[in-house]
Amino acid sequence: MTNSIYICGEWRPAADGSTREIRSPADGTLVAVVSDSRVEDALAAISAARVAFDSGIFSSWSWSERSALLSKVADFLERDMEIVAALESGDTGKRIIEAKYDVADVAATFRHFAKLGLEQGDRTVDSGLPHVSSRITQEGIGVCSLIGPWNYPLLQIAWKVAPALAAGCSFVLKPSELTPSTAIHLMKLLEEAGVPAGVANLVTGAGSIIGDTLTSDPRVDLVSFTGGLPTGKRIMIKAAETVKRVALELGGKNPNIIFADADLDAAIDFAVTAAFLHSGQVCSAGTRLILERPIHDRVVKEIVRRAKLIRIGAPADLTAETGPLISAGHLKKVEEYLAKGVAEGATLLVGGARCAAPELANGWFFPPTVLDNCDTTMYCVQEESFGPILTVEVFDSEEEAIKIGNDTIYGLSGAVWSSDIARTERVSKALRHGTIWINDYGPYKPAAEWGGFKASGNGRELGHHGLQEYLEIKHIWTNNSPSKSEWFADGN
Ligand code: TXE
Repeated sequence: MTNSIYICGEWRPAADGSTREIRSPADGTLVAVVSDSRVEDALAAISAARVAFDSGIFSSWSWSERSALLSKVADFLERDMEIVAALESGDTGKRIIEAKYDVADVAATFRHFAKLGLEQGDRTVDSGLPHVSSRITQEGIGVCSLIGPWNYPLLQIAWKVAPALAAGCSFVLKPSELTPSTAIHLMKLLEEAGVPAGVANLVTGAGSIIGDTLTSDPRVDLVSFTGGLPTGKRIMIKAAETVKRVALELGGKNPNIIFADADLDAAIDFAVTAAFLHSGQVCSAGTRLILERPIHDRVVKEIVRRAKLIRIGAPADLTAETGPLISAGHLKKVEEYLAKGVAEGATLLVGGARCAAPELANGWFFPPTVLDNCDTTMYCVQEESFGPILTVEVFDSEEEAIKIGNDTIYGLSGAVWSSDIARTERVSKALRHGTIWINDYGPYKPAAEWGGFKASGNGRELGHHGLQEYLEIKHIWTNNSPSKSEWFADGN
C-alpha cells in the first residue's frame, strides 16, 4: 500500500513518493510496499493532530462516548481476527496462532480502557470555605507521538492508542518500519468506528528519518515509546527541549531465579518458554536463568535437551513452535552477542549458529542457545540480545540470588521459584523489577500495570496508570460569592 500515510482522514503517499519494501523474515518474500514518510509528512501529521485536539472535535466527547468507541474497535478487531493475524504474521514471521493470541490481547486492551474510561470522573476537595467549590478534573494531555517496536507490533501500539483515545487525545502513530501492516489496518478500524478526522494519524517509515521530528516538535505534548535503550535515551533528550511528558518501555534483562525446593518440572518447563518464546524477541523474556547450585546440573541438562526439541519454522509450517528473528541486522546482532559471550568465557551448550536446514536458508532463523558458566561481569549477562540466548548463573544463598537478580541496569520483570512462600515474598519484594512472577513466568493482564524500574523505562502502560499517562490534571476553584481579598490596601 504505497498510500499508507494517514493524515486528517486521508490516505496519501510520502511527500516525495518514497516507498519501503516489507519482506518476510521467514523467507525474504515481498509482503508489502509502504510509504516511507519524510519529515514533511511527520510535520503534516502533527499539524492535523494539533488542530483536531485544539478544536475539541474529540477531546470534548464524554468519557462514556469515548468508551463506546473503544468497545467498537474491540468488536472490529475480533471480527477481523483472521485478516489482522495474517498481516502480523506476514511482517514478523511469527506463527498465525501466536498472531491470533496477540490480536485477542489487542482487543482485550481496548476493552480494558473502555471500562476504565467509564470509571473516570471529577473529584471534589474540601475548599474550607462555604462559598467555594474546589474540584479536580482530568483531561487529555493533547497531541501524542506514539512510537512502536517490531516484536509485538499491534499489541505494543494498542497499549498506547487505546488509552490515548480513552483520554480524548489526538495522536501521530509511527509503527516500526519493519512491521507497519497491522497499524495500517488499525487506522481503518478507527475510521470505521467513528474517530473524527485528524484525531488518529499514521506515518509509516524510519525513526532515523522522522523520529526527531515526532519527539521534538513543540506541538507534541507527550511521547510514548517502546523500543531499544539507545533510542529511548535519545527521545528523552529530544523531548526535554520542550519539557514533554515521556513514557518509555525499553526492554529488560530479566532474572528467572530457581531455588532447589521449587517444583522443578514446572520451573524447567517455564524456563524454556521464558527464554525461547518468539525466539527470545520479548522484552520480558527470561534470558537470565539463576539457579541454586545443587540443582544446576539437573536443570541445565534438561533445558538443553528441551532446547534441542524446539521446532523452528516459517508461519506456513504448521509443526513449527517458533519462528525467525526479525531481520538480517538483528540476526547479526545476536550472532555478535553470542561470540562476545563465548569470548568472555561462557560455555556454549546448545545452539549457537544460524539454522542450516535448506528450508530455513532464506530466513533469519537462529536456534535456542544456552550459555553456561556466566556471571554478572559478562556482556552477555548485562546486555539485551533480544534473541533466543539463555545465560546461566548460580547462587549459594537467598541474599546472593537477590544480589545477582538486581545486578543489571534494567528492571522490567523477573521470576522466583520456590515452595517456601515466605521466601518467595521476601525475594519478590527485594527484586527491583516492574513485574515479578512467583512460581510462574510470563502472564500479564490489561488491568495490571506494565513497565520498568531503572533503565527499563519510565511510566507504566496498562492498568490504571496506563491511562494516567495520557491525562493532565486540572484544579478548578469556583468562588460562588466573590468579595475583595483586602490583602493590599486599596487606598480608599
Ligand atoms: O529498536 P529501535 P531496534 C531492543 C532490542 C533490540 C534493540 C534494537 O534489544 O535488539 O532494541 O532494536 C523507532 N526517534 N528492543 O533497532 O531503534 C523505530 O523506527 C524516534 C526492545 O529495532 O529502538 C521503531 O519504530 N523513534 C523492545 C522504534 O523506534 C525512533 C522492542 C523501535 O526501534 C528513532 C524492540 C528516533 N531517533 C527492540 N530511531 C522492547 N522494549 O520490547 C528509531 N526509532
